[in-house]
Amino acid sequence: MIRFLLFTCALLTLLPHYCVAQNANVVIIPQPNLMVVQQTTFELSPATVIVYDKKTSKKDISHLQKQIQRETGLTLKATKKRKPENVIRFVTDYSITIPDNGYQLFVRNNEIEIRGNFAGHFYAIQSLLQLIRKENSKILIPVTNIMDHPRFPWRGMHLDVVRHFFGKQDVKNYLSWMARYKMNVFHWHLTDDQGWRIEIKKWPRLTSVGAYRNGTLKGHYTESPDVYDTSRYGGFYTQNDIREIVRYADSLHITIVPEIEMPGHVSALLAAYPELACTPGPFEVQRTWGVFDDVLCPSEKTFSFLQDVLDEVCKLFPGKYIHIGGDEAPKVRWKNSTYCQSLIKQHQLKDENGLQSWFVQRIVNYLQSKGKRAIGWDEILDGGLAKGAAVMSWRGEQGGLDAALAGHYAVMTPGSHCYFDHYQSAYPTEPLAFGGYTTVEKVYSYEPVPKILPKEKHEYILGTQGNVWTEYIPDFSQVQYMIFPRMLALAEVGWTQPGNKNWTMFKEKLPIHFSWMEREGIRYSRAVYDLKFIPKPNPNGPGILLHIETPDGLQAQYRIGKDQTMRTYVEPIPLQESAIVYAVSAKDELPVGAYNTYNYWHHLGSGNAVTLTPPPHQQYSNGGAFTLTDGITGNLPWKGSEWLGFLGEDLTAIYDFQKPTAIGSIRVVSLADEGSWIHGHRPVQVFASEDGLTYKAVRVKKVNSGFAQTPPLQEAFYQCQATTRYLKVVVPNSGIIPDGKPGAGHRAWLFVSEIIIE
Ligand code: TNX
Repeated sequence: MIRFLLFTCALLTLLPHYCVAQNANVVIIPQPNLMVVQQTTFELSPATVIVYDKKTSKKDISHLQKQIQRETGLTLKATKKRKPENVIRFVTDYSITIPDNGYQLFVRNNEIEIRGNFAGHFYAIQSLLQLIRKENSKILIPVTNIMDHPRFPWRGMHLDVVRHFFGKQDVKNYLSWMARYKMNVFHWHLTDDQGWRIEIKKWPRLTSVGAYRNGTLKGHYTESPDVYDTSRYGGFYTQNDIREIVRYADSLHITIVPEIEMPGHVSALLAAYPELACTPGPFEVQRTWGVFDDVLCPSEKTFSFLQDVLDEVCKLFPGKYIHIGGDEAPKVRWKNSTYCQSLIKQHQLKDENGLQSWFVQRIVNYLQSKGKRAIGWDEILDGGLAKGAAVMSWRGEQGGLDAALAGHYAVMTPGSHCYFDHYQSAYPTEPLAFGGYTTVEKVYSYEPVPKILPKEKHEYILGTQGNVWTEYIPDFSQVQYMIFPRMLALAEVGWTQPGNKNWTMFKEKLPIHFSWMEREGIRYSRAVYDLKFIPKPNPNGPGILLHIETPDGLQAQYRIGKDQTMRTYVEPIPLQESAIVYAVSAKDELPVGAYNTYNYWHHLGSGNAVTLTPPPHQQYSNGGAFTLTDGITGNLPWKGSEWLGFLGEDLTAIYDFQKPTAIGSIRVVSLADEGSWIHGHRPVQVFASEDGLTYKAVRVKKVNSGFAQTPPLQEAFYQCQATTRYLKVVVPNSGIIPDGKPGAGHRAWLFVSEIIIE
């Protein structure tokens, strides 16, 4: 803290010299904690020399040389000899004026000076590289003063190389992109049900058998019947590959945290060594996703196996942390095993959760004996957290909060903000993803320190991390698309002090980074330019008013139906008959994003002030009751918008048509996505009323609508005859999820997007 204060004071005394209008050159991501840019520039030329002192890492110098060469074509010489001008001078500074891993970057007209300690030089280089501009064939860097240091020590990215495998070069590229944005922990998810991807010399079947599966699920597994690609799929990293990647990461100041899953997510391990399970097997390397009941049996044989594996893992990875998984380990095998039950008694454990704690504690202790620290998913808190273990909080922030309160270190990776396998755009054209909806703005808004955590415990929050699970990310270009630009947003969350973060400024910086991605051939998402259709009731008549919202500085261009004329959006568009509206964000009438469509179905209920009792569950109440009458029948794949969700409750909608109105049919568009605990509804009931007080049942007849529905979307079509002012439609929830289905015993979700009344 004292260090930080001094740093700030040093800064203030320097400030008056540099108080010049800035912002024209707002470019660096993550945003430096203090940055002042001037109008003039330093010109980088073949005569520019890198000068460094004896404490500067040679690797950092050679990184700078390589990157400058790559980005400008210039080959700069490096020397330890002093030189007065046209230099990039590195000074190593461990004094109190620079916080750990911090740096100061002074770009002056005739020289560049970089002062830093530990990884600070490297981070200064990243800032410098981002500042380089080409103008009239000159390579220029604006005269700038930066004082900067990271907010959190753990600024991580995770990559699941199991569900889909990515080769050595892909992993290296991933690391290099992390480094550009000053991220410093690579969490390498190496083992899971669908493959074992790290060579272990003592247990060769882990890779000879465990690294390959006989096929892979195609699409979402709820799309029954499941479809498989039947080709053999797999791969693994040899220990030489790993050493090479570790060396490369080290040159980028990235620590690798390898993950070896236990006691669950071990199908691939068990396929290789079935004797480590509680039941005889055989087991297969899984071809589909999810959670599997077969877990490691906590036998002495298992522990000695795990110790062998960890011995080799610890040797390969020099970092302090080893990730031991711990998530989603079902307990049925342990419940039914007399051996496990006797262990529970012998060690006076409470139950199977207690047994998992005991299991984890043994591994944590073993790792400690080897000078390492264990980190695990927040399930390792269930049944009591092992002493000395750190927690990776993914099921929200509670796990991290509990850990920090108890004086354990925690890394915050809640699914709500940090899962880059979720959708980042709500456009129907978005490529298939796991589910969820996490925009770049939402990632950017993330605050890793829980509000209610007392100040003195803040130090236990190590930082944050983006997780890239690859069930639905079949190739590396898709990995790129999922992390860019969300990773940049998280980089700023992890690095920049909250007071220096600014979403509008972040968005302004993106185009320069997008051009870098284009130069590098990186695939990225432009969802940040997505426009939004916002349907609202039309007070002046039937149907709806379609509002279009574009990001700041852009306008929408749109056309309706077959009419090809593009118009600039100036006011809400009244829709009174079924039509498709096409729209795109534009700057100066030129499209900058992708097209989106509003597929409007006009019907008697359109825009009606319908009431819902009870209201939808707050988690899925987008747009409220109006969602049922906005003419949108629900987009696939569903991403939470356009759908109202009811947990265990029925949907009851009451319409007031203002005057007696003839009704001939009712369609209910709903979801059946049992993997997400969303079940179809029971038969719909319809009631009519003249006064809104007493209702009479209306006879309904279910018929085939004649429309083929793409699962998990479903439509129930009912014919009915009634002339009524008030109409009540009841869509009954299916109730408790039956045995054998995911979430058995819990209340089912009912999801409805539109009730079409004609
Ligand atoms: C949950 S996050 C998992 C992973 C899946 C992921 C998909 C965690 C500790 N476990 O096995 O890949 O959801 O988002």
